[in-house]
Amino acid sequence: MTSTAAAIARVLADAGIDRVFGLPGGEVLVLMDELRLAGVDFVLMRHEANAGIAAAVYGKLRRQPGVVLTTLGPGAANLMLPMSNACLDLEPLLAISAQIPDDFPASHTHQLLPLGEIYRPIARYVEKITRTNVFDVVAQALARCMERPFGVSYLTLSAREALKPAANRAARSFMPTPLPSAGAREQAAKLVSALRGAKRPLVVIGLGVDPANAAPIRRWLTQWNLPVAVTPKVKGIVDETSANFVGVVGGMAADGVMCDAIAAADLVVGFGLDPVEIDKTWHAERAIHWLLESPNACGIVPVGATLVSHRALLEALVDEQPPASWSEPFRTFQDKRKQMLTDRTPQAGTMWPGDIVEGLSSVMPRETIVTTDVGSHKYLFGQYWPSREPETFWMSNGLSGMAYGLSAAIGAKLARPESPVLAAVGDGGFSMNAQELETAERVGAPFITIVLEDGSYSLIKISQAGKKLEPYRTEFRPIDNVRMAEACGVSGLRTSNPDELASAARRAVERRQSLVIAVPVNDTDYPRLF
Ligand SMILES: Cc1ncc(C[n+]2csc(CCOP(=O)(O)OP(=O)(O)O)c2C)c(N)n1
Repeated sequence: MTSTAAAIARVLADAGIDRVFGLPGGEVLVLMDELRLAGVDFVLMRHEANAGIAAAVYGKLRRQPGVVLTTLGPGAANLMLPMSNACLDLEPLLAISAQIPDDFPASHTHQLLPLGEIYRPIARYVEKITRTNVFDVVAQALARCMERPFGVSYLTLSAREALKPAANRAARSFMPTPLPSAGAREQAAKLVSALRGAKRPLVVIGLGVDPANAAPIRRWLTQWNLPVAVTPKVKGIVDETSANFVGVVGGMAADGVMCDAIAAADLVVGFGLDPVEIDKTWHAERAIHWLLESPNACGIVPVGATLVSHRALLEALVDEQPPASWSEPFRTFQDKRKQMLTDRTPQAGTMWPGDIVEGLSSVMPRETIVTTDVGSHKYLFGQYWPSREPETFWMSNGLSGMAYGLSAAIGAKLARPESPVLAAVGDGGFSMNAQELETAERVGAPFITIVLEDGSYSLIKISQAGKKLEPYRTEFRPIDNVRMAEACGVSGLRTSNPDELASAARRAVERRQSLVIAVPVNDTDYPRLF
């Protein structure tokens, strides 16, 4: 007899899922054990929200859904952050939690929550697993996560149902809907004609591109010498050290310069551009030549966009001659963007934020995966970290939820054990989930954490000042983050010297060790970069 729990484990293992992230309760122990028997590792984390974020990053890097498993009630409630994140940051996540059995007496309300109703608005597929539907439902939940744009499925399972014999395996298999390939030649011709008349075109690449298309995208942009900008979550889709790279759009540092560059463009080509990453409204106010292969976040297809496979479109474009030549039409914007990073005033005891990025990027290998948390440091790294390879930069930008960086680093390191991983976090965000450093050590996922210490929720403090409000309750006392790291079994050091920062990072990469480097920064420096 195959139990319902064993059937779930079998479907996941057959789909190539080798790790499930989570934090257990008594109601999921049987399923956890079946996962173990099926060869699916359970990555035990210290908060369900962190587990969900790590799972989603792990899954996206492995081109499959990440899976997170929690108990019912409080464990299930803690899934709101990662599910919201996966929904708006387009990461494939299957969340499974326990639930109260349907045949419990109606008076039993302990830990009872309307879980399906709670998560239905953000999950595209919500089901209760039963002994009769288990094979279909789990396979379908996995497939729906991978439908573009990627998203969230949510399943519940009661401890009683888990033990019941599963009904026979259904023969049906579920595949994500294929991308539309018709119309590529017409779209290519339209683009060529629009570009022919453009003096200052700008291709803006966004979250709707598949990183597997990085090579043909690079070939096309290089052959035609087209100026290109990206949104933060696709950093690395083009080499950001190349001459035609204009910068990062979507509310990062130097956003004024980038908004001016957008305004100065006479043709904006939105290649997979998804406004879910943009905190301003220019995407709706100016004409954009959309090139999308799937709907944007929340299923939105902008007016005027016709969906067409990017691969087919790029194949059609390669056959075309460059319709014009453009000689660095954004040079002044590119120079200004660069200059802002180096325009420092030294302050004793702290490091200029630009020196952190420059020092680290000079020593970290090009395949390094960088994750950030949310705050001023995200704006800094989002704009200025020179990403060179696809899928090497991870941040929460659709949701923009704090507590992402450290958990994402764990998921990334487990998915890509050979790549060095660097998490850049603020001291506020670090205090939300620093305990996951112990997880990272325990599960063999060493990475470097840079904690930018400014004693404040600086992005919010800066916003307060911008609104001419008093600095009220946006500062906190220091926590000794070096000792915090050491308490979790990870070495730590504090430095305000860029050379020491770079050599410590280099050593940690060489030794494949975890390291926390606390870097004092001055929160009054950030506004000069914004
Ligand atoms: C979960 C969550 N809570 C609150 C916010 C609002 N918020 C955005 S940035 C920020 C400050 C982050 O402070 P810190 O981690 O120290 O980074 P810094 O801005 O100082 O670089 C806050 C509170 C958020 N984005 N996510």
